[in-house]
Amino acid sequence: MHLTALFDLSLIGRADTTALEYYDAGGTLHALTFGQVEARANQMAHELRARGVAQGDRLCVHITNRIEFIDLFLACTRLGVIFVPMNALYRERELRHIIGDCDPKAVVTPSESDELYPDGAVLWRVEELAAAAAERPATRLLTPLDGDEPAMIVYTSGTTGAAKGAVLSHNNLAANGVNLVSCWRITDADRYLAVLPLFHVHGLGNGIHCWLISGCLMRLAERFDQRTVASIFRDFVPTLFFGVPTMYVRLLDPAVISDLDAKLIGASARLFVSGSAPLPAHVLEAFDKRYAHVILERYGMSESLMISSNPYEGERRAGTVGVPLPGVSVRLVGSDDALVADGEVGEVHIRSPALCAEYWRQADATAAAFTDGWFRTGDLAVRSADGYYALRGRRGDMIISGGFNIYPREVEELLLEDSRVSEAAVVGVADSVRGEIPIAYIVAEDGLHDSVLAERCRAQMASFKAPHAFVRMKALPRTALGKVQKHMLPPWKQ
Ligand code: MCA
Repeated sequence: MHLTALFDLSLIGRADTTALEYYDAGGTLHALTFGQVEARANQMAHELRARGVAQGDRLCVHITNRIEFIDLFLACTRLGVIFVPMNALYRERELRHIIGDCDPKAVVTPSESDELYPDGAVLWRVEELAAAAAERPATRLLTPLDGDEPAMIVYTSGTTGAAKGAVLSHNNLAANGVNLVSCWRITDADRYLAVLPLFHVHGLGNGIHCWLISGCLMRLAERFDQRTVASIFRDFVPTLFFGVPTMYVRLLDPAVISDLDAKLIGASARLFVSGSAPLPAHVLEAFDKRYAHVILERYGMSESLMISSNPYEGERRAGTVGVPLPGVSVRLVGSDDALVADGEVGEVHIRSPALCAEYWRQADATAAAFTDGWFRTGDLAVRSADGYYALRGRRGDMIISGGFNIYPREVEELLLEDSRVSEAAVVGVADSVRGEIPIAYIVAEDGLHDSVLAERCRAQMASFKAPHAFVRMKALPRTALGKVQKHMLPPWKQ
């Protein structure tokens, strides 16, 4: 199915209803009807077409949560242009890789910082693009296409350190959106507060799609800012909220949300959903006490969109990610490639209508990820006798901090580029707010200050990847074959 046909339930069906509230750069709140969202999308589609962007071309988008993100996403969707969202926190190194890999027609950028982008990349400033689009007609442009054609490439790192592009089709995104709207009973009576970054699957594949399919009202905020989140909650009074565990931890802090506000927010809300990182059971319990809501935890990946969810009706079981969503098959496979029994740990393999068919131009990586049509997630899980899945870590050593994924290898490679660093191992340590934070164990020359390394990391990579501490070692513990034994590293103490 063409995603536009699904979105038309709201864009056409609810044309005169308020669709979206958003802040401009000066912080003033604006509102648009679905008809106006549709008109803006058409204008942007005309502008993109005039600039020579056509079906199958890639368009990289490197902006934060702002109205133009939605214009661009919808415009690309209707033209069959492949939308490539890039984390707004990514720096030159990460951007160079993505832009080099997907070879876009252009990169839509914020106003400043040209030096972030590789030479030769065509840069379009978002303000200029928006101003030009506003002059275009609002008549509909639609390129017919098959639902299996790509709508989006989402970059997700692997154990190799280099990000791979998961190619999500119109059908993948449609299947995921329809599943969530029905399983979480999202209706046009909902008020969805969007504070998740739109450049990731959680904010875009779940948030934006649920909004457009259900026809609910969405309030878009630039980000989850703990200084302003209380006033947004009070002002907007959402019924529906999607967040990562770090956000829920912050919402438990009386300095962020007062006890009275927590009561009011809980009384008017219908559903809180958590994903992207494990939600500690004690956070779920404390949230229930404070807001009188059991957070609904679900599980997904960029490649597969959503895999499982705790039930909307029935028991939302702490420490579990619920049961597979409609259409999704899950099996747990042991190290001997045989299925494991309930209660035993196995790797999660899935089949799903929302699962990407390939990594962009990476036949080998694609072949390595699938076995007989089953996608090997790399996550470990157990199933209870009554069918609930609980995650038990990953086969790789990925770190999740604040809901953002960090691949240690990528950080280690950056540290080792400094010739004064001879060995580096990056590990995640538990953190009460962010879930995990990265710590680097290094063998380095004495004269090399931590601040130099920290500065280098922050300049070249997204800030959430920068190690919070550098632990000096004489040598890293290694196996006889020379592989670093991360579990043998001394515990880190703050
Ligand atoms: C943080 N910063 C941001 C954002 N969040 N900038 C732009 N957009 C954002 N969303 C910047 C801040 O400006 C600051 O920059 C630095 O990051 C740290 O910010 P701080 O407020 O201290 O961070 P925090 O309190 O730790 O809170 C961070 C957060 C953020 C709000 C929880 O981590 C976040 O939005 N996480 C969501 C991640 C997410 O959507 N993951 C989904 C992946 P500076 O350092 O320069 O001052 S998709 C996925 O995993 C799968 C598919 C799934 O199942 O969902």
